[in-house]
Amino acid sequence: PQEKHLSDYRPSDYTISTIDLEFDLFDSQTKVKAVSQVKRVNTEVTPLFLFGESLTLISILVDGVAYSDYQLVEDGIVINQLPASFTLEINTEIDPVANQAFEGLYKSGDAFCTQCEAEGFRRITYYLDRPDILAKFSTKVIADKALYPYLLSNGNQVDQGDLENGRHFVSWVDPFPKPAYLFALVAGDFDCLEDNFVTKSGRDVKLALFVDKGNLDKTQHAMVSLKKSMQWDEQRFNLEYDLDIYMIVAVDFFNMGAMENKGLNVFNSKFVLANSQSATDQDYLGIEAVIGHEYFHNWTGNRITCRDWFQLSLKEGLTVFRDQEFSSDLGSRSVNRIANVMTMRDHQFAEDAGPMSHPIRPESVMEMNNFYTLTVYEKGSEVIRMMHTLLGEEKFQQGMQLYVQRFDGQAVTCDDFVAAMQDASGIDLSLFKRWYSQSGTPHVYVTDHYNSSNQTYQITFKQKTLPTADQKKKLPLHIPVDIELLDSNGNAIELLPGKTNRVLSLTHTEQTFVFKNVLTKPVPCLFRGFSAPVKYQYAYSDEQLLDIMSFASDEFSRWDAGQTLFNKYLVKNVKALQNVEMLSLPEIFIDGFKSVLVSEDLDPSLVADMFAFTSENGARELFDVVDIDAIHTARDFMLQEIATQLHELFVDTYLHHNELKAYQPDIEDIAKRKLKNSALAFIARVDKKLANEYVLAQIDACNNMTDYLGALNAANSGLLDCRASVMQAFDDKWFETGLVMDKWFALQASMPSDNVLQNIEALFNHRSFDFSNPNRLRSLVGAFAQNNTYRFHNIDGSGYAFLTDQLIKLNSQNPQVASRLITPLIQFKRLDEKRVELIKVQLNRLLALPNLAVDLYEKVTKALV
Ligand code: BAL
Ligand code: ZN
Repeated sequence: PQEKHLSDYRPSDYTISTIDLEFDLFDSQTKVKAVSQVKRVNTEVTPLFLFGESLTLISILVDGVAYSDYQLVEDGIVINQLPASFTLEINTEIDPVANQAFEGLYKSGDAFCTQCEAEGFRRITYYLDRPDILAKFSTKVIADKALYPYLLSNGNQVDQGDLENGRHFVSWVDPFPKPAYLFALVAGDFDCLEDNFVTKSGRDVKLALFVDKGNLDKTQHAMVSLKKSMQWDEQRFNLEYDLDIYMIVAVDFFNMGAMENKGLNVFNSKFVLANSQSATDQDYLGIEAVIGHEYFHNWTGNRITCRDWFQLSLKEGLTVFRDQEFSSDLGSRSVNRIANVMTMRDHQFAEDAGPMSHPIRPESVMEMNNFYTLTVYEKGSEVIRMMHTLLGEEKFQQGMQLYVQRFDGQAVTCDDFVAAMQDASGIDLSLFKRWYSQSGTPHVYVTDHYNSSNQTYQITFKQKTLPTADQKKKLPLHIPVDIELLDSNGNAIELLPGKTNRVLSLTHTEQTFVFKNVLTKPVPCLFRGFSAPVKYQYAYSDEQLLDIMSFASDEFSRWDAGQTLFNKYLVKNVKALQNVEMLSLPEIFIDGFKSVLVSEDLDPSLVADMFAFTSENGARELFDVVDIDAIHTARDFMLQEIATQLHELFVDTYLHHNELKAYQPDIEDIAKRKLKNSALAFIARVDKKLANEYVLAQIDACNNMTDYLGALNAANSGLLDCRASVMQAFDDKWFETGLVMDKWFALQASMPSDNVLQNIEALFNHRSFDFSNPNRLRSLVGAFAQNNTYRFHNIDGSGYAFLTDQLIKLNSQNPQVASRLITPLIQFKRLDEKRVELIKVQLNRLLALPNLAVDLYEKVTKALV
């Protein structure tokens, strides 16, 4: 397999202005007719290469006449001696049922559906399947009327009618030119929830949500979320919807979360279906975020798309930023920020330091599906957020308006986006642009000095980005440092007229900033709100961290100080273990967290987050050499110590928030449930008998899935006596609902027990498990490998062998999902020698496969370098 390079980008020799598609749908022999208007750009006659994969070619016609001057090649077709402008008709046949990769046209249960991003359209017909070819699509769908009463595609419906043999057709026209990756088709029998939204200019938009029969009672929240998204994008970004209809279809077999196809989103049912009985608070929030995300793509992705796939972050980083802002405006900003930062620290930092390290705009790619990453998405969003921090909301929005004005209807680059931001704001972003081309997580080392004689405080930042697998040489970046200084009474010092914070621009390897008229030595709150995706170090004393936890005006900083304090003792205790010394946790630590737990003015959700201490994954980032066993033991010791010393307060907290009322997924109630269930898990570490009682009573009384699962989680993580019986009862109640069973499978996979792997293997035969369903795989196999860190990395190598066995099975069936699941197996460089060797054995097993998919090949070969 070959790598493709950003530097090799060339505009296409041909353009396509329109494509008229006709699908005659059959399970294994679907016929596709594609009629395109094609123009050569240059005067010189060059062959036309069209991508194609897993297609059976039936015929080619040029200007209505059968054409034979072509060659089929491995990845497509080369058509020779074409005129400067012509009508191209291509007839192909495809097999949707055999398509288990879920790219192109496939069957999800009884419905036909498509997934074309990134390069799935070439599995439907031969085409210039690249994002800079924008064409107007029309689509006629023909299928059996009884089996497939709904025939959907992009744009507006223009025609429909009955045909012979019980078949019927529906025709759609999408007036907006689009790249092929935004094409969609769905055919099936659904329940449909309809609604409407009147845009600010008065356009009445029909909204339709299609779900499997019987699921209508789980569609309300998704519809409400869609309407909130449409309104929010008008209010905050001045962006309005542009078609007469917006459709969402929920399907059970889907590789990703959802897909923003123009006017016809296809969703993983996980991000649509919810009611109080089947979905947790986190599901409700996730649905709102993903519905928002796909809707926001209508402008940032669809109206303005990517010139080439290296620019993926142009639409994804920006749209993640937009969905994060949406969630923050509607809910709690600090709680959302904490969740996003946890993702960065627990997973993105590891990606940035691992064998697949790449900048948010990658420079070389073997398999594009491998670059739908935390780096492109989440770090990409952090890069947009830094621009927002540097420009401020007003100038940022001016930049957005200019971006839309300049590039609407075009396929553009990340440079184009930054140029619009720079031109609209007048702020120089030339150095800032390095964030697009440089990979790796910068380290920022901070020191300070207070001079009491002239009352000046100086603070020095040194930045360093270590070489990464993809890039040896690193340059200084433009890093915004949002800072606040607390005086000796815990008050924030005024740093600018009327403001207690300031954003410092760190642009050199080393830089010192001086603050005058500082009356006493201050405590610096650094990187407020995680103002840059960096790791930073400052030699905080415990007392300083406790000051920040109590007094910082930014709730994120308070949480972050708690994390830093926890990490400080985690590192100490890991070292103690390695030196065969006693483990310890000082009183000041416990007292600090005690005051969090008893505080009456903190949002309960924030309190719960304060007790969501650095995960074992996140903890790995604290060490140059990762000692899996010591991290696990030290962390567990600390959690046990916290649970023991604060036990009575956890009981009080639990009882205080354990109120029974009608279920509402609003932020106040969500916060209370979160804290209550967090307290329950701590109680389960200490008083098993009491926890057992609470769990059984909670399950008995609860009227919602959050509390049900909270109880189950405590039983599972605390290995309570009731564990087996409550797990069985849940299984008996929900075994027919795969989405709900995913929560149960994930609990099974995260069980802190030495026989967890045997259990998981047995669960492959469970009545609710289906190896071909990506959600089930992620819940069982993914949750084990990703979240049950200690047991996945069992020194006997069984976790590694197990994951590899599954990847081998998946390799030929669904390589995209396989390639996502392999992540914990390739991020091994800082592990101990024995584990590294065990992992290499497994990676070599994969490499020896005669048919190893390019998705896995790219990752395995990079990991083994
Ligand atoms: N474009 C793929 C799915 C998403 O990011 O919305
Ligand atoms: Zn997206």
